[in-house]
Amino acid sequence: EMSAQERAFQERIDAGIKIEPKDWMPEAYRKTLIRQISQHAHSEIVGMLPEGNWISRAPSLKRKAILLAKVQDEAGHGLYLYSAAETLGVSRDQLVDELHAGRAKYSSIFNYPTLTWADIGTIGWLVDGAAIMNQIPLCRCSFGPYSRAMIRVCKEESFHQRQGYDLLISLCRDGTAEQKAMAQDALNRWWWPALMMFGPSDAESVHSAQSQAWRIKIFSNDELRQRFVDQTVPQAEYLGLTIPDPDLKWNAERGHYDFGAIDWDEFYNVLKGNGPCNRERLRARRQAWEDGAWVRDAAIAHAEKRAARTAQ
Ligand code: FAQ
Repeated sequence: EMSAQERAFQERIDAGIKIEPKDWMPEAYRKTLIRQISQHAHSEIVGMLPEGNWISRAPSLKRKAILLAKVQDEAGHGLYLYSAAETLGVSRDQLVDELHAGRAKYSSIFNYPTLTWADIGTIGWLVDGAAIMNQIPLCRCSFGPYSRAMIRVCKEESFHQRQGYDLLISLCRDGTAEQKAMAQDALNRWWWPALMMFGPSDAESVHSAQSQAWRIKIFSNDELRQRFVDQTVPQAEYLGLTIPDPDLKWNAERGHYDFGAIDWDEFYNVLKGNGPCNRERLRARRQAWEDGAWVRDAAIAHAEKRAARTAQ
């Protein structure tokens, strides 16, 4: 049974009016947003690690400059998103603590290793491609600060996707047979984890119904996953690469590609912390936090001195 306040809130959402931080909101709405926005922020920050692994080994100055810019953008997205979460009454320190304690989730995709240079192109193409598919609708979500943050984030993600595809064009269309084989190997390893980024199937998605009613989600996990497959298959064809799914087939009746079954055991296993790089990723984040402690301490000491000076 909805209270009058809750009904009025739902009516605003249904009318497409944005909810702002100081507006009344149901506690569950606040909690859901803190959960999703903080997971999204953690994903951006942890997501710097797999690609950061290749900055010092980029094959040319141009590729290095592009990769540096991309990874820096991800840091920016993370900070932007932590700020959006803070408008809901949590602190960034709290959220970061949750991550470092292993209690907060971040996208499963960042628990896979980047083994070759082709992985960098493949991440841009598939991971950023999937991220855009999921985030363009979020520009229209009901919570003002999140929706506005997504506009800039999506513009940058589309550059990220483009640079990844451009890298793969170099390897697959202009490159040697060995380079093309390296790209195929990367696609074989990243394809299924990329499909898992959209989350569990609609039947298993616990939060979808409520989040759709609140317009935090506009499309379902399976709808976005299908769109991603439909968009990506022709791009693979242009590269001359084969998607590692024997069941992938155009279905003229549905007007979509049919695709094979996702290994949900693998997905849930990664969520439980048992993916190939989960431990390494958390260790790297904790280490970075500890290594940065002196900077935070110095900034606080400086701010306190300045405050004391102006108070005199
Ligand atoms: N990994 O009921 P649902 C990027 C969890 S893109 C880990 O369907 P919901 C850009 C889910 O949290 C990646 N956990 O949940 C980039 C929930 O667990 P909880 C980040 C997952 O929230 C590119 C449970 O499963 N993007 O970073 C995953 O309605 C390159 C049940 O699932 C976003 O976060 C998963 N893949 O839908 C950066 C976008 N999927 O919380 C660097 C915003 C599900 O109850 C390099 N988020 N879970 O413990 C969303 O749109 C939604 O949160 C979904 C999940 C669609 C991810």
